[in-house]
Amino acid sequence: MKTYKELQGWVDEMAALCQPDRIVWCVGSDEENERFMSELVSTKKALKLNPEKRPGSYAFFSDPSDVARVENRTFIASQLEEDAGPTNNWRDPEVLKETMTELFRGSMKGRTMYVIPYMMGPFGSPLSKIGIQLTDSLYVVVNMRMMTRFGSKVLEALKEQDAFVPCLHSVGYPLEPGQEDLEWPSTPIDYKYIAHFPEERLIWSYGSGYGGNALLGKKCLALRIASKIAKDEMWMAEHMLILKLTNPEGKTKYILGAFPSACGKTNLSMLIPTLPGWKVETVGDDIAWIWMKPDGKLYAINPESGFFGVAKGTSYQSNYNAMKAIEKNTIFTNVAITDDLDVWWEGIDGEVPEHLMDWKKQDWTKDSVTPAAHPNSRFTVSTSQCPVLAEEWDQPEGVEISAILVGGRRPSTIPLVHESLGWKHGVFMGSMMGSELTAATISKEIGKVRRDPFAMLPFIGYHVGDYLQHWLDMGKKSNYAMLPKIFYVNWFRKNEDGAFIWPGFGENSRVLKWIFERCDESVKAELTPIGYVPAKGSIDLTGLDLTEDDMETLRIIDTDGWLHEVESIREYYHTIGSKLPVVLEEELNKLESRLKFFDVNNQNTDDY
Ligand code: OXD
Ligand code: MN
Repeated sequence: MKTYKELQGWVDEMAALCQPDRIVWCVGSDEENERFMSELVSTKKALKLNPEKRPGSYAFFSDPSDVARVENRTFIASQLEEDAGPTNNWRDPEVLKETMTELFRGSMKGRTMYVIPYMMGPFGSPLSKIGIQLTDSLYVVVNMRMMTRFGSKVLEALKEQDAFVPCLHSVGYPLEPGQEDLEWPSTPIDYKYIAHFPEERLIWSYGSGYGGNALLGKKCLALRIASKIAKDEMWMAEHMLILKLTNPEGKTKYILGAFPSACGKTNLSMLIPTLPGWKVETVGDDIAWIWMKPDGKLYAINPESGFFGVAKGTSYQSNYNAMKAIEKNTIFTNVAITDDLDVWWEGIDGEVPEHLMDWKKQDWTKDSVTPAAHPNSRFTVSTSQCPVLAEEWDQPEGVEISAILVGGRRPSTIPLVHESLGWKHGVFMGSMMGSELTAATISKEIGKVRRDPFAMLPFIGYHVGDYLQHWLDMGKKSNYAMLPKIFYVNWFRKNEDGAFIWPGFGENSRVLKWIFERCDESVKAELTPIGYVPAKGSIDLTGLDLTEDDMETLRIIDTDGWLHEVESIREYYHTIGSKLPVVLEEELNKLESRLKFFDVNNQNTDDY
């Protein structure tokens, strides 16, 4: 962290290193944004979309080598290697700084350095953090304007708060006098560095312009750096959606959901319930910062102020509210473009057009064998455009959390929903969650589960064992009864024919209803070796075309499958090493013995 007084000196020092032609401090006005957008269009870096179809919206096309987060070029540079742990790429901070200093030297020649003051979290929140990002990418500037609280008002807040996370970013493509720029400048993969210095609270990112690597407020600050700050300060920075659920009587609860990337967090956070009278509203779709008030209860804020969502597969059918949100004032990246200058991607509603410009700006027809939009094509839109944004989404103290959901894509073994026996068992569930690998290209691994603790595998800024201990410590700090209940959900169970058994999407509201009512203990559950599953008939299936057999498959415990699961978790736990919390090993052993010797009438759950 640096102080307000150190700001100018740091900007000067970084400018002396990167040698931009000019420095622009972003103020955050609409007029400024229009100027930036016009410049992006006139320099051919952005395409203005048809204002009749997509008012105020633009499309960008990245270099084909710069389309996603680069986990193998993402580094945690803690003083000690053991503090980064087995899930991170560690580098010695001094050595990494030396390497990157040479890369940054002169990297902004011929370009402008933009100074972006931004805030993660609502103004006035005890959790909010200020970052100052220096960048030579105007794409980054216009995206950060939507994703964060941005501009002069943040500098004002900095005078009070007096601490900011310095963030330096360059696409790594300096321009010699007269040299023409690329549409999407970046560097080859081996020169990309997404570097975090967790002890110093510092971020340096070089060589990529893609969202997760370049919009430094999101994954870099709000997850990797914030997770370390949160551990030091006894709060939590998590890869979670936050939703508000209201029942037909008007009673509300707030629910967190940790699901790995591409498991439908954005969809769930904006879901339209099929159950009459129930309502879901959005507080956040990707990140939650969670703190404990003196009452021992957990409260969460969404540190972001925009959605950076996956476009591919989004439709009025799969996510009506997201489609409404992106009808205007939206930035699209790597989508396809229709002949009348609107956006298109695989999975969007309507007929497939005869002709498109694909994300590589090539002609595309129905006979083309390559996808028109990149699978990781994105939309960036301000939260304010979400039609179901909860009015309290911006509340400085956050919303009180009643339940935490964890889960991934598991075609077998894991039931539709099960509730933990208590906090420690819930942390165990979060520690072993993950998705089964199915991609044909990694055939060796098919059927293997990629464990992704609390969906934080690529985002924990320190040792995964210490991270899991932190979850346990947060629980110990409270009275267990005050803490949210933890549930493992799995929408992705398949039958023998490989088809999904549960219909998903809006029908997930049936599971949300059961969870809501479990929080009030007003619906029945059945105690099993793995925790509480819905009692027979306790999930509201009114109007749903699901056979009783299918529901039983989703509900009952596959003991052999679970014993196999225990072995697989044990193997995974070995990879965490000696920092694995003993409590979790005990939980695993207890699960194994419950699976072998379960007696519902003689089950001691007092320990939880
Ligand atoms: C992710 C994202 O990769 O949110 O998780 O972009
Ligand atoms: Mn995410």
